[in-house]
Amino acid sequence: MAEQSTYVPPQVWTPPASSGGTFANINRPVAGPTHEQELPVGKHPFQLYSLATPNGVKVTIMLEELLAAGHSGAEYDAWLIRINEGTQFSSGFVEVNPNSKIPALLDRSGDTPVRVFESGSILMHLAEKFGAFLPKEGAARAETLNWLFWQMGSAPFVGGGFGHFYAYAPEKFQYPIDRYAMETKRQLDVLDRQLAEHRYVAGDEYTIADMAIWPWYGGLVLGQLYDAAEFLSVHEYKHIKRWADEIAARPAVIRGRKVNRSFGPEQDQVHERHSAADLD
Ligand SMILES: N[C@@H](CCC(=O)N[C@@H](CS)C(=O)NCC(=O)O)C(=O)O
Repeated sequence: MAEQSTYVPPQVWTPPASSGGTFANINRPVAGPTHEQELPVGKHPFQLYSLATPNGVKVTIMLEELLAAGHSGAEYDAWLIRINEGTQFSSGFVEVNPNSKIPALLDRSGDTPVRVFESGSILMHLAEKFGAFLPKEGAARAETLNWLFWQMGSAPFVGGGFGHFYAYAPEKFQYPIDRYAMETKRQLDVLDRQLAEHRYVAGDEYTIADMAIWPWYGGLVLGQLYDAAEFLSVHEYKHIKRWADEIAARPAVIRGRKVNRSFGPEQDQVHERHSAADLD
């Protein structure tokens, strides 16, 4: 059985001086900007403010896929947001995303700039704008959106739940690790069963659902997230592995993963992207 906690919640919660663990220094119980600082703006129609976390790479993969498919209107400037330094709380960032989380996109392709935040919303916005990677109607469109929203609703249990308590919390607590490992494995099984019957997540076509799901669940199965492949026995998910390997080999995915990366092997880090040549 899990160890017993000695913590008794007080009548009214107040924030601790520090909760410990990775990212504790950027946690606040309030929203809004902490300081005045404008965001930089480049010359391309799309301005992306991001970092190459699983949520961030969804968008750089999409932009690179659009460019690879010949949509030259998808040219973008990608600016690095260092979330551990609090850039997401600058006044400029909060104007683009009041939720202070990467990725955030400014679409300057029309007369008036349009802000787009939440990675799922960004993927849909780009897919609809270019008529790509999202079937136009009917069952195929519904199925793509089913899986896109499945990812958006499910992955917080993997990242904020399992990943947080397994990799980032100041101590290893059995109760939350058991709870979120259970849910993470259940979700992996949901996906494995779907991929047993379909080449891509939503069917025969590669879509924004694959782009949203691959960085999280592909990342887990390829051993790229939380160093948890053995702990979660990811070898059990052979259909996810087959799919994850196929997506990982796509040239646009290889390019997109490098954009706004400020960690990992040096040769894979492209802090800012302003032209295709930055990735060549
Ligand atoms: N649901 C959001 C989640 C975004 C998110 O959690 N971003 C994290 C990095 S992966 C972040 O910016 N964290 C900074 C913070 O919490 O202050 C999305 O998909 O866009």
